[in-house]
Amino acid sequence: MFIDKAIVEIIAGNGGDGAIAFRREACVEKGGPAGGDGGRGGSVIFVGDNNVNTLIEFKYKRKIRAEDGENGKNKKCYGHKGEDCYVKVPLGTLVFDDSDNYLIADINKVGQEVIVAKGGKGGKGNCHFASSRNQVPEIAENGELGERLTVRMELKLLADVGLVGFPSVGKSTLLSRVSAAKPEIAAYHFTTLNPILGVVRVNEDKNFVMADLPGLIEGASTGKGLGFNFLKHIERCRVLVHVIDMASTESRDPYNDYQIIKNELKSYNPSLIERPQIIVANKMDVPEAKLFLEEFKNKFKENIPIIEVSALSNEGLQKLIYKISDLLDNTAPFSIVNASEEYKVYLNKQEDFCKIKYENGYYIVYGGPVERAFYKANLTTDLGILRFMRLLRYNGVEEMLKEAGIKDGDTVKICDYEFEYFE
Ligand SMILES: Nc1nc2c(ncn2[C@@H]2O[C@H](COP(=O)(O)OP(=O)(O)OP(=O)(O)O)[C@@H](O)[C@H]2O)c(=O)[nH]1
Ligand SMILES: [Mg+2]
Repeated sequence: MFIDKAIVEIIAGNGGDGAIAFRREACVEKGGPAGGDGGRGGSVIFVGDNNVNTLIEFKYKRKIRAEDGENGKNKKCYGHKGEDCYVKVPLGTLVFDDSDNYLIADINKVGQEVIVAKGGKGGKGNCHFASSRNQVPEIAENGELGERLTVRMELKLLADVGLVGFPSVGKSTLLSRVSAAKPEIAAYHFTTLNPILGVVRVNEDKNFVMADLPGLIEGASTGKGLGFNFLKHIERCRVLVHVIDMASTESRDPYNDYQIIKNELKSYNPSLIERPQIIVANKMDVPEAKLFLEEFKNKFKENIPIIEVSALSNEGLQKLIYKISDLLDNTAPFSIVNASEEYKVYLNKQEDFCKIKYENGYYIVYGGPVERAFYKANLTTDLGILRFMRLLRYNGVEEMLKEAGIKDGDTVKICDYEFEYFE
């Protein structure tokens, strides 16, 4: 089953509580507070994985929880930290905070890790609270709660090329010929019910991913047929390959087919038809196809290459592969389409997001973009703080701080906001 939407509750582990303990040993002269710190809670981390290609796992797994940190122990022993929970998700997964539709992550690379919920910090044990005035501190910190949120995941397949066209024009046949994918092929409509990906080899060190998408019909953009459930999977394709049954097997006019599909794509998302496109005149093995193609060419005035093929007899397929590869070489990947400005600002990993300097005991994070984001953020609410922290994380500020030598307990300052760092 192909599932491209899921709602899951994510619960990071709570930090362990700090311990209150004292050292009392017969032959040891000085005792004193000896309660260790609680371990930090595990985080829930999503990882891009190209062996997973649907969100089906999350249809049944509605809660994902990382381990809590262990409480601190006596003799200044730390509690164990909770295990992080790594969750494999398919490439092309968008992760939203379901409460306010905020886009948390766009996972589009193999091995890309995004901390979706961070584990709580462990509480300090009473050994930290001894002072000259209070040598027997009966206080220790509780562990912090782990972040928890409900996320909505949406999968928008990441394919370089998408095959679009009416049902039964031969999209699946084509994919099965140029890749190792084995989509179902049959003469009835909507044989393909779910997008299918195949890797097409151009030469020894070059290949691209092609998606065979369910057939489109007039009104697809408003929900007819399999509707726009699948149109969204076209959104990230860099090149669209429009497959046309040039033999008019079902007595439709090929040029009319082209216009209808073009209009559907345009009504769904006008930017789609601005993408590089190729028209595949399929079924050229059928004798009548030559005439239909001539007619088609007479009417067709757009500057889009037409490649004649027969998916059945493999005719023209190699030429098609090279043509697609050429177009891909000249087309940059698309970021998320349809995302609102807010999402873009949030997600755009900015090159010069911030700089870091160490001054007077503070790690100071500064620079135009981070400061602008800071003034925009609402740090008076928990959600606002959470979101701002995620933004920092997304832009790699945590790694930068680590490179700058930060350790747990150090203070970070952004504009006039200070917070304690912990990993
Ligand atoms: N003669 C001829 N028949 C073809 C060719 N390509 C596909 N067909 C036939 O067309 C029919 C439909 O092919 P599919 O590949 O299942 O078509 P599709 O576009 O994937 O259809 P849906 O999944 O329903 O959208 C099958 O009977 C194929 O054998 C071709 O190049 N020549
Ligand atoms: Mg098919």
